[in-house]
Amino acid sequence: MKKKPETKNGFTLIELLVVIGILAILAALLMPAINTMIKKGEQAQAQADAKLLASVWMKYFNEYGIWPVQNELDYAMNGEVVLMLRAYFKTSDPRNPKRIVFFEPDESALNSANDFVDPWGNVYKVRFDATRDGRIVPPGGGIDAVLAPVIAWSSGPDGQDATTNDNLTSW
Ligand SMILES: [Ca+2]
Repeated sequence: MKKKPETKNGFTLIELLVVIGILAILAALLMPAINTMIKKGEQAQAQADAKLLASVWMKYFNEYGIWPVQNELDYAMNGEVVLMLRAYFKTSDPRNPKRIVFFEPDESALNSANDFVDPWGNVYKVRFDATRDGRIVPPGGGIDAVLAPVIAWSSGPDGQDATTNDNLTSW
């Protein structure tokens, strides 16, 4: 009987190591691009959320003709505010007596306390034009007021409002 010629089956260890090495290099090359994509996605999400919040509060104002506070200080989108805007309350809330659902956030955007948080886990904030002069001083100050009845923003990846360069805003 003729001896079956030896066939090579599978990879040798060297070949396997070479393949693993190439894959590792490819992964290392792709990581920065993937990180950039993730970062851009997070920023786009925060910007969209800020714009959504401004429109949610405009709907609120158009309905009730009043802002929930009569000052132009930071107003955090914490859980009790979110529940009020979702008309999720047991006894009546004087801020939303008609029980209108103004806001329907994705549950994944809420933390365990129902705060509406940005991709970095910080609560979105809002300021209202309580003086009704059509202008709001944005976080971080600066010379230019924003010409809007309401503004909303994320403090960005650094979680600080004062560092405005990475903030994502409704304006
Ligand atoms: Ca910031």
